[in-house]
Amino acid sequence: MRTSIRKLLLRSATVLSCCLLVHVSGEIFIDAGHKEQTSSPTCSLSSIDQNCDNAKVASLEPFRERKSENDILTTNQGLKIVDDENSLKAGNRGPSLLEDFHFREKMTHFDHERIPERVVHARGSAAHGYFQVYEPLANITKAAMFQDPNKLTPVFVRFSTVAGSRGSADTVRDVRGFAVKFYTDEGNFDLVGNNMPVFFIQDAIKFPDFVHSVKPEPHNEIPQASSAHDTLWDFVTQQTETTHMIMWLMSDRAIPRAYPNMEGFGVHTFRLINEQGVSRFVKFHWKPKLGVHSLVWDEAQKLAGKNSDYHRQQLWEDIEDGNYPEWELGMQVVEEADENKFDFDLLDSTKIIPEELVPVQRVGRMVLNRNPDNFFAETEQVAFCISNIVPGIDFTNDPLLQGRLFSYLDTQLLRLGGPNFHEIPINQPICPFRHNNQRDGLHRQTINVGKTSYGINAINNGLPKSANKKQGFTSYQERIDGYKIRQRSPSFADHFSQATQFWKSMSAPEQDHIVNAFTFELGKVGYVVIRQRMVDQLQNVDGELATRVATNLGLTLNAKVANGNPKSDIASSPALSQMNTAKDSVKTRKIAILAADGVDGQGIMDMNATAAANGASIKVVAPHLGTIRTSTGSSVAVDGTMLTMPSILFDAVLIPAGAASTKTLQESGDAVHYALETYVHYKPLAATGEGVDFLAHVGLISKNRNLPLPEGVLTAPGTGLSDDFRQQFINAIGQHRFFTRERVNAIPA
Ligand code: HDE
Repeated sequence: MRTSIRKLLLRSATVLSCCLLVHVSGEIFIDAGHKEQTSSPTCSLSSIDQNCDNAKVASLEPFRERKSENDILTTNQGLKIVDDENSLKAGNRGPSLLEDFHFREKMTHFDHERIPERVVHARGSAAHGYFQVYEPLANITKAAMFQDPNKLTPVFVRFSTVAGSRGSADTVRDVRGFAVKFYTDEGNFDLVGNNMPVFFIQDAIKFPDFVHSVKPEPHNEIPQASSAHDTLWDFVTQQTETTHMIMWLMSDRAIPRAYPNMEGFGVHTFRLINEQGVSRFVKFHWKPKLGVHSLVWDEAQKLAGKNSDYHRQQLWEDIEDGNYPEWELGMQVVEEADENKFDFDLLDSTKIIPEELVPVQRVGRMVLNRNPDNFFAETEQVAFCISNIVPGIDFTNDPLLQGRLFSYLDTQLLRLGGPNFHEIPINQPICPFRHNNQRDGLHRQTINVGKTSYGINAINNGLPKSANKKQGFTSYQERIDGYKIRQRSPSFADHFSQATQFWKSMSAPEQDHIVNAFTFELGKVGYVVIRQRMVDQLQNVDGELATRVATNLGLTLNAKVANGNPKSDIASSPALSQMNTAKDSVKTRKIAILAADGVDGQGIMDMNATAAANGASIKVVAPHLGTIRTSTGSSVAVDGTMLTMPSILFDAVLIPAGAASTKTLQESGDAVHYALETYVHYKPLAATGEGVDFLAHVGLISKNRNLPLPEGVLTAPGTGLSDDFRQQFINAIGQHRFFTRERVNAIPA
């Protein structure tokens, strides 16, 4: 309900922003917005089943603050406060009194407002939604959430960066966390994944070392949220098992356009168990409906300064606008008998199962359709534990997974202050969950009743009883037989083949981006010896890659690299390249209309209609705020200036016709920069009428109109936008970027 109100508001805002001439009154919008802020939240308890499709959201209702016009300020003890502006003092200019309980309560609460941020993945944002299976999966798993296509299982999903602190920028080069908490009828299942399918290390015991190396350096806490520094690359070049993941980190996957444009991966191999007790191996995938798209590095860096909340804000706005992010859950299922048929070990988290070997079956969908009400209560306090599992799913002996089974619970005990964090509303399951003999502890909420808090008891008839094997969880009875050793399995020894496969699977522009990323990161490393070691390491991946990076770093290849002969028979995996992703939708894409007084208003209205019809949106960007006049004398509301809405916030730019408008833009350095920056970020650019002259003026197209246009640049004569032109522009925006467009090095962006 709340979202639909918001949607209506945004619709009226769009009309308002693009054409005041249709007489939508600004007052209506302001009034409605005010009402929306004070309206009560959705899903009251009484309406759980009727109006709210999300039992988890409904279960939060009793904990939500209820605001009313009759509220009076009170202390936490319910005492009504008369003066909250002045502390209690001895005389007008005298010292404050210790007696001032109100001051002390207010100040101590404030002093204790912070909890430790997550040691990794501190920066994140989250949303509520649901998961729905397409067909019953009883043949492979007995998990209840995978049986009924009519059932919506509530989820809470938190996306994050890894290295940065809570206040760091969203668009840094980093892995993204993709943690999903399913509130199932059988308890919470946490699929705590990343947007990359492999990890840096093979054994959990190396995790503290890895994290210490990537985090800011300990002596001066520099750099924030960046892997481009000495210690990370020192670590990487000492641990060749990092090589495959480093290729992903240097690729465009590390700078996603938006969270809904990311794939997600469970990374480890898990088990699925069906009712008959048959176990199979599985890798979990999340496939985004909107395709996998990335920023370019220059843009990502600028965004980190100009809008450090870029991803967080987009997620929030997409949901408020009703553009609900959606993924399909994919599974790669491997029969137990096939465990050893691959040339890598299924238990090695630095390896993928190429999709061409085992196809990803899409088994269901996840939709995020509600923003949290309170960041701290929900997004900060949500506690993901990889050990939260349900019948029908089980762990494997992946040594990274095994270590995580310890770490997540341990970390929550510190972060959330004790063993009762499962009682925090966002962490509570939606099925019965406190029937056990655990008691007390800091901040215990449950009031346990009765005399017995032990089992087995006779006094309370032995309650609570254990579940029978059909109802409850039993670990898969895997036979284990071996010596107690501290040793890496020989089957984990190949650190390079899949790094080579990743490189080979990239298109030429993606390879260029990887070379540039290595050049940037290693360029920030102060020790030449570490740079050289990394170049040596890359010789094990691909000779051309190593040569290109070495050349950029002013190094030469070391002839003595051990194993410096990558296997030549490694097949590429087309599924790894973003070039092959879905490009058929412009939903959520943002188009800037660069305009000034005298612009062709019809062009703006046409673009607005087309964008809205395709799930995209426009913003009118002009040299000043307020309104601009169209060539026919009406006025258009300006959404932002080139200062507040730079080109990096948009996916495409349109420069409509209008002689006066074009003249103003041509004389504006900001406007010239806007167009050039759009071009060098490989984004679609369209211009009509005199707007085309602007593109020629800034040198993006030839003044000779008979020459072919650069890829992704569209022009048309006259005013307004023809149907054909609109469609071409929408198709171009669907492509997202024209990476094959030749980079013009003379353009300074
Ligand atoms: Fe984590 N990881 N991790 N990790 N991880 C944490 O738990 C850890 C790993 C991932 O949004 C911590 O609650 C170890 C792989 C996500 O709240 C901590 C190892 C994958 C999140 C922890 C790994 C992840 C975390 C810090 C190596 C992808 C954020 C705060 C054995 C499959 C969850 C917390 C959120 C968070 C430990 C490796 C994903 C310290 C020991 C591999 C998405 O417990």
